[in-house]
Amino acid sequence: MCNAIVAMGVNQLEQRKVRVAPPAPGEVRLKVVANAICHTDLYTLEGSDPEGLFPSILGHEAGCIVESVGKGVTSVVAGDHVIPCYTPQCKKADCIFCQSNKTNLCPEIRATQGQGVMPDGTVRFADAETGVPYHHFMGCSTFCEYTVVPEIAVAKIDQAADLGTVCMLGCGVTTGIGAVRNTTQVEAGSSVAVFGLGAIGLAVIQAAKLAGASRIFAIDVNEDKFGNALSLGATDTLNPLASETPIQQVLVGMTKWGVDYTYDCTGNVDVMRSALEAAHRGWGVSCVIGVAAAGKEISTRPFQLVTGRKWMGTAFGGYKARDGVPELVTEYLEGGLKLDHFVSSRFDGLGATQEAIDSMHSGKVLRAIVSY
Ligand code: NAD
Ligand code: AHE
Ligand code: ZN
Repeated sequence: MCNAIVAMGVNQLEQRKVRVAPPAPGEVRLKVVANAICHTDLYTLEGSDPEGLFPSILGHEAGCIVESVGKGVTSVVAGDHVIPCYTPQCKKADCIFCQSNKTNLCPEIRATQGQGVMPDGTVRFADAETGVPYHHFMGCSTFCEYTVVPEIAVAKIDQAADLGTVCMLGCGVTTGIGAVRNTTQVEAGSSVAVFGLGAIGLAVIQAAKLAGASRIFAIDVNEDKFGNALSLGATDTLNPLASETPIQQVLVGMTKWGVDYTYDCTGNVDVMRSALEAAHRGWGVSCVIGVAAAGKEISTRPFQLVTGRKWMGTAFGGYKARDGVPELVTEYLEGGLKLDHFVSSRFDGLGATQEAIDSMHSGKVLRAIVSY
């Protein structure tokens, strides 16, 4: 029996005692050491996720230690340090997605994950008092002191890394970095525009700078975000609300033909359109990273695509989870990848999760990390 923060309904979190069943074959049970709050947890809690289910245990950016393993598990043992990943990597010879270098979207457990259950169709969480079952979330459910996930969804990492920091590689930071390195493959000398300067947007800027981008436009309606962007390598900052001219026209005006690579890191479909239309005539690439609320759709004039702009998107930054995340942890340990600036605040104990979530609404917090 352990503690969990359960989403009973929209914007309704409760701390409950839960029983976390032992891992079934092919699964691992994890002790969650630290968890960072991602905006997608808030989006689901607020009822904006078309796949959102209640009651469920949210949370998907965690650093964990393997507590026990189910039958047939071979890639990790109790005591290993791992990061659970919402995009798995089954590595099977007949998985055309894992075998392809074009994608990270292994579909092995995606259907059951979306239904809030484990691959065998059942759940591992039950309320200790009432016996009510709780749904899993994004295959992770890390707002709980223990969780159970499929073996194919855990990345085993170097034990030297602080789990209270590298937990952020379970989603947001990895996504921003991978959007630059894997999805769009920014070349040295490119121009880049980043719409939305939260943790994801800043990770894009950081990776673009490391890739040798020569000009990096940092765009946000909250000018308090500009300082971080500039210190990570942005060359220009822009507030779309500061001018009557649409931001895409401002950017095209500043660059003549548009920006080589643009990224939506807001989840706002109007911003996605601006980002696409700010992309360079003939070859500009615009990448959707933000997650839009249920019912929202994107649009633009098809002429924007006819004239050579490409619209793409990324999930988990295109990283194949079990191969890519340990490499990022190593890059962090060797000093090439800085992570500490993403940590805005730290909280002690699972019970502080609500407080950590509340802090995310202030607009000042990149990542709030709760140590259990
Ligand atoms: P965040 O809320 O911290 O940052 C968003 C930023 O966008 C804020 O600074 C906000 O001021 C700014 N913003 C809002 N409206 C704007 C506008 N009209 N123009 C310019 N800026 C605007 O969020 P985050 O944690 O950085 O996450 C960003 C998005 O990425 C979220 O939608 C999240 O759900 C999504 N996400 C996607 C993936 C993926 O794999 N695709 C992974 C993680 C997060
Ligand atoms: N469930 C939603 C979509 C949510 C979504 O797009 N999630 C992103 C990750 S956000 C991480 O913070 C993603 O990578 N999705 C790919 C996937 O397989 O879920 C919906 O619209 O139904
Ligand atoms: Zn996330």
